Amino acid sequence: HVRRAVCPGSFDPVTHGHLDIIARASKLYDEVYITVMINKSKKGLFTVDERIDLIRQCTASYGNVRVEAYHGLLVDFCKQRDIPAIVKGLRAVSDFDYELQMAQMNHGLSGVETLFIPTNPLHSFLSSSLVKEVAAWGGDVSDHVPPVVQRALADRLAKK
Ligand code: COD
Repeated sequence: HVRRAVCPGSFDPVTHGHLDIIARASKLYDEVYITVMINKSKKGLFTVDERIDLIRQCTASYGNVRVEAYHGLLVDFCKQRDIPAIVKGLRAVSDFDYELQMAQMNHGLSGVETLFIPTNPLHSFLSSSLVKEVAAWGGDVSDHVPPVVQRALADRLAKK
């Protein structure tokens, strides 16, 4: 029996915070799906294909991680792939309120469970939006994202 889990998100772009959770999930499960959820109302800095490409480059060393895009409800993705568990990182109590609502909604919709992994305290203040803001003003984000992401940010922001 193959144990599968999904780590969903926007990943615009992927950070060391996401990658820490992905690395830990990949040790707990046989197969981990990283799913870039497409949200038409939220225009990203990176296209969905660019985000997937960056995540693939950063997770290439894990043999059991797959990266995909999905447009729709996360629970439908889980049903289609026979995935019983969603793995999320929790940064602080501020994340908890919304994460609990989503976990309860998703469980009610389909019975899929959500498991929370506490963030490494090194990344507890880290978010894609803060990384974009710091990078946009020329700040140093090298502690927060891998070098490929840092280059992609510099490229994209230089063109703006
Ligand atoms: N440390 C640890 N974990 C982190 C960090 C960090 N610094 N930053 C982010 N994470 C983890 C969190 O678990 C977070 O949930 C996940 O990574 C993704 O983060 P983001 O910011 O890329 O993604 P979000 O918060 O925009 O993702 C929200 C979803 C896309 C998961 C959600 O909106 C969703 O499931 N949408 C699909 C539609 C759906 O099913 N909606 C109904 C939900 S009830």
